[in-house]
Amino acid sequence: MHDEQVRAYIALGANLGSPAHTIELTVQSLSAMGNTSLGKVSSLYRTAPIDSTGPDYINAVAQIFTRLPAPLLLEQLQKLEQATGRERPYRNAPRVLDLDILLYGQARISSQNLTVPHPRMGQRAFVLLPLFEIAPHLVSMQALATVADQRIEKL
Ligand code: A4P
Ligand code: MG
Repeated sequence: MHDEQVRAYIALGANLGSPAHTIELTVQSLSAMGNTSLGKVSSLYRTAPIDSTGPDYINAVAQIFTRLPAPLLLEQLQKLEQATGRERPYRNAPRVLDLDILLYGQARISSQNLTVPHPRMGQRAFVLLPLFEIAPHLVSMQALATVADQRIEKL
């Protein structure tokens, strides 16, 4: 466990079941996670699926302060994904919840199961707009301009 808290940003996305409800419950679960406290949480956004099909997604970004090393944080997030996925309507149904580590302090990580900063975050309005809402210094106007054609609506 780290002595110092690391500031990290988590992307939350859901497009099946009751996505807004899932995201709100997940934010509560993040605040209950061990060795971690919840910081700022963005609004919820309704977004068009990117590289994906099905109904619109609900997305949000949460800031956390955590003593968990990044691999343990990923493990905890995957447990939350699995717990939510239990309401799967049928076998191999698409996952109800996706949790990604966008940033973990200043760390650059590239291991087999973890890449941070998240490699696709710069191309996605559903990440950049909620991140901009809670941490404007982390998002450039240039990046926002490149995703301006992606449909996204703040709820
Ligand atoms: N992994 C590597 N780096 C990370 C990281 N920084 N955070 C590994 C979390 N996980 C990371 O993820 C597959 C593996 O990525 C994990 O086992 C972990 O070891 P996954 O969530 O099981 O699978 P996935 O969803 O197919 O991949 P991923 O990378 O989450 O997909 P994307 O690229 O993030 O896309 N459109 C809208 N509007 N809103 C969305 O939220 N989400 C996706 C998912 C596509 N389109 C979307 C949205
Ligand atoms: Mg994921």
